[in-house]
Order: sequence, then structure tokens, then C-alpha cells
Amino acid sequence: MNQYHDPKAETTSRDELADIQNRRLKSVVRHVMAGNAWYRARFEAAGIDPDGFRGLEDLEKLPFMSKKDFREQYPLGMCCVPKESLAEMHMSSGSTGTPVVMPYTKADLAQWAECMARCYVMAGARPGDTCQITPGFGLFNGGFGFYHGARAAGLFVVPTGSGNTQRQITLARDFHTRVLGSVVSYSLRIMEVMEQMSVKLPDLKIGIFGAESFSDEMKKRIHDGLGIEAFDIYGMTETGGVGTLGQDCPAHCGLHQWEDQYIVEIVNPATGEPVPDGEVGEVVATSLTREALPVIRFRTGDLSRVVSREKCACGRTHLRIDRISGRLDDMLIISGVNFFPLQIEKALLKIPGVLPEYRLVVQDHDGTKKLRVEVEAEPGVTGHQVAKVLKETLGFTPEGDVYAPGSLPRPEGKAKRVFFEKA
Ligand code: DLL
Repeated sequence: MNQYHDPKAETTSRDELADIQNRRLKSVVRHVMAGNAWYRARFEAAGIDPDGFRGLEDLEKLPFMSKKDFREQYPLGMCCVPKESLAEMHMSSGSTGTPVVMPYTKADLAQWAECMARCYVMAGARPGDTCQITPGFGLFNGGFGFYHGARAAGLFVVPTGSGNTQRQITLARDFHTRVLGSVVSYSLRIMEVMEQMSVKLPDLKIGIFGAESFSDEMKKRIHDGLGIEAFDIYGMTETGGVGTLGQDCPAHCGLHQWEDQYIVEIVNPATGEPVPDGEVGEVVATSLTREALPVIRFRTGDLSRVVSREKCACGRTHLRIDRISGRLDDMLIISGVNFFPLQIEKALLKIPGVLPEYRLVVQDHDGTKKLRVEVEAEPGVTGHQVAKVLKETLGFTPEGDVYAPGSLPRPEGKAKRVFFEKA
């Protein structure tokens, strides 16, 4: 039976959704222009008049924003409410070192909890279920996002946070964890340690994983290894954290976007023009209901495509986009071939005996780049075999290096898969 956290919001007609988006877009444009000088100056320069702004039909007149804006306006330069109204903040630190800060009012925390609770219930979580939250509780939005949502969905929270995998497993067994929230790569660690401890978790049924791209092959390995149904949850610091940009439902055919809360566009990364449905482009998100720092046409850097705008088998009417296939800045170019790390993951996991831990090492030989793929595998799999399979995917032959199970470093938090070396 289909279950919803908010049946009315999740199954509302598309006409009604468009109406809601239209109203909320006008109101959020007014809110940011009234509440923040940076937004006002930017929008005025783009010719936006808050009173004349017509909503969805004027969406494309709004300028894009990006991570760079967050960094330049660190710490609270884009905040649209007085500091006294703030209740919490989260932060992510990227490659440049200057962090991206997201402040929340109390209402923003409730909005986040609502999005997350919809995700939990969509995955099959029910009040009273034990929900174990393994992402870190701190500046990273993962732990607290799972927490606020679990409270709103009426779950019994075991807030372990990250690390101490043996204890995680013991607690999951003793408290009958049914729902597990985790960064994708940490679920692999849990699988591995369960095997070492010879512990089975028969009550564990639902895994909600995200924060990293993972191939269908990886999803299947996690599904089979933990004996659970695996869901893919999407979101980011800038949109207000995990779950704000939806998740897949039990039909597993795309990530439902919460369209009463966000406008999600897919654009051509080079031109900024919207691409036709079905074509891959960059995800652009506008938050319609947030107070402290609503993003407007935020370029996420993530790649996806519209899967369907039709009502889903689960009864939800909200737009479905494909699982994220990578970030624009993750693209590698070697021997004239452009590819994403996920393509390698997919190919690797099709080789029998290959395990899900891998690293891609890009070596720079005086300006010429070479790729070494390091992967763990059962005895019998050879580097030559790995290289041969990858040649079929990539069109050039990388070096394949096979390691014994357990020998590559295990990440704490998000996995780093690509490494750059000077040869
Ligand atoms: O990673 C939020 C999150 C926490 C999502 C826990 C799911 C689970 P950030 O640290 O700001 O927030 O990183 C956001 O991570 O732009 C994507 O590139 C990537 N990402 C997040 N979820 C997914 C996913 C959290 N399901 C950035 N699939 C995003 C692929 C994801 N990539």
C-alpha cells in the first residue's frame, strides 16, 4: 500500500503544483530582495522588479547563483533574515577551503524535517521503527538532517553518528534497527565489518543512502550485501541539506523532487539554457519556502536528466529526475576521452570477484595524463583482466592494479575516489 507523510502535498495535481510554484516563486523573490542587499543589487542589475515579477514565466530572467557566491559572501552575506531569527547552521567545505554556510530559521528546520520525513515514509519507514543515523552530527548536514526528519516521521532514533563500526552493528542488532541512514560508502564498511563479526541484521529492511554518486551496480551490491531495499537520497548544503531534493520511491524509477518546495531545472552547463526532458544537463534548484537563505537558480554542478513528469506508480505527482551521474567538476579527460568516475565503477563491478572499493589515480607525466585503476578483488582477478574490461568502456587502456580485500584505505565520511599524482 502506498503511504505518504503528507498525502495532499505529495499527490497534488500538476496544475496545482504549478500554481503553488508560481505563487511561492513570486513571494521568495520579494523576500530575498527585501531582506538582503546582495540579492537586491543582483536582481536589480538583472532588471527584476519585485512587484512586476510574474512568477514561473519570468523564471529564466533570474540570474544563476553558484558555490562561488556562497564563498564570496561567507559567512552570512546572503542571509535574508536578522541574525536573531537564526536557529542552526550547517556547512560544507570544498576544495578551495572557504566553506559554504547554510543558516536556518526554526521554520527552515521544520521545512527540512518535512522533506526528510517524506523521504523516510516514501522508503517504507513507519512510526516506531528504529532508525540508525550513521552520518556525522556536526557541521555536515547529514546527521542532523536524518535526525530532524526521523523525529518528524515519528521514528525511534539511534543517533550513532559516524565511526566505530563494530559498535554500530552491535547497536543495530540490539535495538532492532529497521531503517539505516548512511553516506553510500559507509554502507560498504558496515557490510564488511558485519561479515568479519559474523553478525546478521534480520530486522534491517530499509537503507537510505546518498551524499555520493553510486552506480546501479553498487546499489545492487549494497542491496544484496545488507539484504535491504536501498534508496537514493539527494540534497546538498545549499538547498538546505539531505533529502531536500528528494529520493527514489519503491518503484525506483528516478528521484522524486519536492516540487511544492523547490523548482528543479535541468540546463545545458555551457549555455545555461534549459535542455529538453530526457537530455542530461546540470541540476539547477530554487528553494521556494526557505527563509534564512533561499537559493534562487542555484547551479548545483550535478548531472541528471528529467525521467518523467507523469504521475508515478507510487501515486506521487512530483517530477522524477535520474539518479545523479556525477559532478561537472568530476569529469576526467585522459587520452582525449572524457568520462566520469561512475562509468569506471559500473564497469568494474561487472567483473566477477571485483569488490566495491576502488581508487582512480591520475598521473601527470609532463603534461600527459595516465590513469591507474586500483581495485580490491578476490584472489584470481588480475590487473590485466581489469585493464582489458576498462578498455572496452573507455576506449583506452588504463593500468589495472588489483589489491587484496581490505587493503585500500576506508573513507570516514564521503569517499574520495580520484587522486592526482605527479609522475
Ligand atoms: O552530501 C547531503 C547528503 C547527506 C545527501 C547525506 C545524502 C546523504 P553536501 O555535503 O553539501 O551535502 O554535498 C552535496 O553531494 O551536490 C552532490 O554532488 C553530492 N550528492 C548528495 N547526494 C547525492 C546523491 C550532502 N544521492 C553534494 N547522489 C551534491 C549523488 C549526491 N550525489
